[in-house]
Amino acid sequence: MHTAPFALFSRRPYTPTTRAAPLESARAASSVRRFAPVPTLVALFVLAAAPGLRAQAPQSFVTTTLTSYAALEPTAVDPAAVLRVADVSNAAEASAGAQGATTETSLAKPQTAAEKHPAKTTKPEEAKKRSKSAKNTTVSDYVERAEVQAYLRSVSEEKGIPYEWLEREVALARYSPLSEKYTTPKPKADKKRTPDKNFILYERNLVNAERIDRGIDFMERNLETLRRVEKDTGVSGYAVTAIIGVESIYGRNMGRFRVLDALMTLSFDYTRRANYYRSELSSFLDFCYRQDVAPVSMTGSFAGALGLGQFMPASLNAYGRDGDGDGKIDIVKNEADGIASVANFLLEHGWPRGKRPLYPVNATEAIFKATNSGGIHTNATVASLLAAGVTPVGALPLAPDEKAMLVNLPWIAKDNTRGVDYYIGTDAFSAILRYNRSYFYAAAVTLLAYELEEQSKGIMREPPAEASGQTAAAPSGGTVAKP
Ligand SMILES: [Ca+2]
Repeated sequence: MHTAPFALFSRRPYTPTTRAAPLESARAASSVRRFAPVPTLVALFVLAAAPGLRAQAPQSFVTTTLTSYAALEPTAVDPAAVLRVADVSNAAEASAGAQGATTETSLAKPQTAAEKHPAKTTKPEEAKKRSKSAKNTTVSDYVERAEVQAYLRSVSEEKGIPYEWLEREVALARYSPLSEKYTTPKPKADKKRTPDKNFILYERNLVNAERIDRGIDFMERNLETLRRVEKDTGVSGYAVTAIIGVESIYGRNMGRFRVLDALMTLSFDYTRRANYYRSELSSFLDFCYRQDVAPVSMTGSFAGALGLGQFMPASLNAYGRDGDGDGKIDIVKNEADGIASVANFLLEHGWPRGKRPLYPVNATEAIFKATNSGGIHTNATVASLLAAGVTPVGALPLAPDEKAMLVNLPWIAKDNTRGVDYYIGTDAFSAILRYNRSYFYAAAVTLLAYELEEQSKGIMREPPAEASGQTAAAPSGGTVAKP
């Protein structure tokens, strides 16, 4: 029998997934529609269905609707996703796709000085004009612009790439109004309208029957690779699969923007974080040159995140790996490369071999504060947390000197009862936080990994070498401790 492994599950038991269940119903079950109040959704779908109406609706109405939606579903799924679908189906742009870009991962999110002190050089009217003309032209004038030429010369020098190659490839870039639009920050949510953070809502979106089912399919078809990579790196194959599931739904949702267009636009027509995007653009051009692929052929999110793990180009350059040994790193079409790259990212960020990310504990807000918790690094040890009053829930198979952090996940149940679940996070949890700094994100990845392990009945385990009547060895690098 499936016993609840820890508090989260006993409070909100998952309906066991029937593998044969139609995905449509799984999707419906996981849909935000069940949880968002009707008026907000009606407003949202009206806006989505009628862009003409939206153009005329008071901006405050649009903003309020999006803000309410965002507050209800504070997830990696962008609240404007529904509107994007409508935008794209109505836009004359052939190149941009809307269904991607639901997870602009934290790889794209370091707070830069440029973000705090935005340089303002593009006027909205200019952008609008450009946007209009972009509908009718297929090639932009980027390479005719002096600042672009200067930039390409510096990239050529810095990366050792022939200028002619850069100029020829970049000449194919087009301005992407949607990249600019979706990257522009939305107005700050009204405090009064923003409910408290709720892990239950967040997690429901990311850990659901569809992602579990598709994840098991993904593991089945990549089992050999996952086992090999787990053996090599010590990073849990369930966790790698879970990240790919959260980031791109196992490759279904990698974004359909031309990365070249997105990064050129964000580097030269959107100056809020130009330095950051120009740096990503040079990594991207470097990657394409070294890997011998045409930059214009690469698709990704509106912010330029690529492939199964939605890596930004700098991360792709730093952590990308060739998982199938064909000499190329293709994290878009090649699942082995995607797996090896995500595992390598976690390894390079300190995933300790065979460790699980989270162990349930009892704690309080006072303890959380007293231990200076809340960061993304393991700032304590198991012993120091226990000394501060943290008590394990069930077994805590960690050495006292093991590096650790206290993790809090606030939740609000349907009956409005509130609480906070606490966990001891290991360096494995911290490694996931390097992907995205949110505890909710990393905990949802951990829970999805746990469900993948449970519901696949430990598919990562090697089959017993001999029919000795013994069951297979213990899980080799699972995710959430079972008390
Ligand atoms: Ca490869």
